[in-house]
Amino acid sequence: MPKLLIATNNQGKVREFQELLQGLPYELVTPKELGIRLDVEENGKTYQENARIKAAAFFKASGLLTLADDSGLEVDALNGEPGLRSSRYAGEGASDERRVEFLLNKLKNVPEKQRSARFRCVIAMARTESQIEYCEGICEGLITFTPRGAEGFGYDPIFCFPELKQTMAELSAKVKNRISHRARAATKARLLLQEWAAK
Ligand code: ITT
Repeated sequence: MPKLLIATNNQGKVREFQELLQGLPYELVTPKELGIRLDVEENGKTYQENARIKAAAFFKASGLLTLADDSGLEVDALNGEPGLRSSRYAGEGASDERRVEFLLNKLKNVPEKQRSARFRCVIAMARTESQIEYCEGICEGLITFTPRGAEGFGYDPIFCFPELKQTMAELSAKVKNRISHRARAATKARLLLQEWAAK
């Protein structure tokens, strides 16, 4: 079976991709398993550019078909922030808890009706350093006033689905992986991966 490198240093993403890409004719491998340590500078102006930078760098380091994910949370009341800066929002190396607290503080005077937000995920898959395909997924919700739930990672405890009245962190991995931005992008990526495997 051909190998597919899941090129991320975020263990939350690794866990989700292992489930989202199950059953495909690829052996999923991680940078850790290959002994590859890369901290790529994400200096792109879009999710797509950053996803490309990561996929190309890990392809170069491994020579393997490589999947990278660039994602973020866009809060309307903050004009789309933290967006591309989601992982660095409360400073380099801050914990998920600290980032959540930082964001909630910025929204402390914003009423429920104006707390709309979306998660966005762009997957880049590199077959060579320049042959790269993209898949995008979006998921709409509302930012809560306090964190709830212990599943998932990142901003999941404050991202609520109004229809479910639950945050992303209150959902099981199984349910998150049916409705998340990453799940939607991965559904499209699966089709491409299947197509390539059949050739
Ligand atoms: P890699 O670049 O190594 O993949 P990263 O965590 O730095 O890891 P990003 O640059 O794409 O990844 O940053 C995305 C950030 O957006 C991530 O750190 C979370 O804070 C947030 N995020 C993305 N997807 C999320 C999800 O499903 N649930 C909660 N937060 C998420």
